[in-house]
Amino acid sequence: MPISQQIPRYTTSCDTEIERFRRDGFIIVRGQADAGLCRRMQEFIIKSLHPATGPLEYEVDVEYPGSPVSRLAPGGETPRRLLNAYSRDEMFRNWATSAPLISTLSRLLANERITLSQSHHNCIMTKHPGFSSETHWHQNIRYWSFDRPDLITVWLALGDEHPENGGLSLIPGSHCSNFDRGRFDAALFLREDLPENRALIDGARSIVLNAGDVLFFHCLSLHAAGRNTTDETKFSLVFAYHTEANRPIPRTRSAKYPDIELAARRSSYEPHRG
Ligand SMILES: O=C(O)CCC(=O)C(=O)O
Repeated sequence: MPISQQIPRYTTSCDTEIERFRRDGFIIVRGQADAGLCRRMQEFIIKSLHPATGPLEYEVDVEYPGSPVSRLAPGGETPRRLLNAYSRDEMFRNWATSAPLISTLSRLLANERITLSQSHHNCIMTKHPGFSSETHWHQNIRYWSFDRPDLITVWLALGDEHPENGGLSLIPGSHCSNFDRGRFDAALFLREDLPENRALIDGARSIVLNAGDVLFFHCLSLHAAGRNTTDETKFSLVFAYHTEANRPIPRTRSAKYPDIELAARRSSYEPHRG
């Protein structure tokens, strides 16, 4: 059953947060990471980009609008994502398993046991001036294979994010719609030529984040992002979570790496000791 239809098993003072998540498909928690941590993460990332430390995805790899045409073309070496963030440094592991973050996820996932996927997101998104590409409207589930489409992406802004530097926009409530396949193109982006999709996009909301803010969004929420038109690179740390009961389908990309098991509790968190 989609998260949006689940009734939390208990009520807390955070019910409005749960209600907003169920209604809109996303919530923002302001100031969850402190300025010092964001700065240390940025410093680490900048070192990892000079020289670029793999595994990484380049802008050219995604072939989105605005991507350089080849690795030899101007901007062809522009990184888009530093992959495997979880194994890059303890700082990222500590963040991904930190008590306040898991506590919020636990509330949003109806207090089920939670696992972190190492196979999806698990990355540092970099959006460089000059050669960043546009990401059209899509749902994150498009290339993920799980028992159920119930996953949450957790997006930590390491600097300010807004439409000018390629910040995300989301369509509130889109996670509740049952879209026909024909609403999407071959690559599973929303077809912007269809009037019904245009009407949906008109209801989009730009997400403005400050360093340390965290956006939690459902894997069925439609979202998009533009190019970075400023002269500063934007950095975001992104992980995906699901309940332990919602398993990746064996032999798919979603099962490529083992999940990291975490335990959900009513208001606290403890590592899962098996
Ligand atoms: O930053 C972007 O261009 C879009 C990223 C995105 O949609 C995602 O990682 O889910």
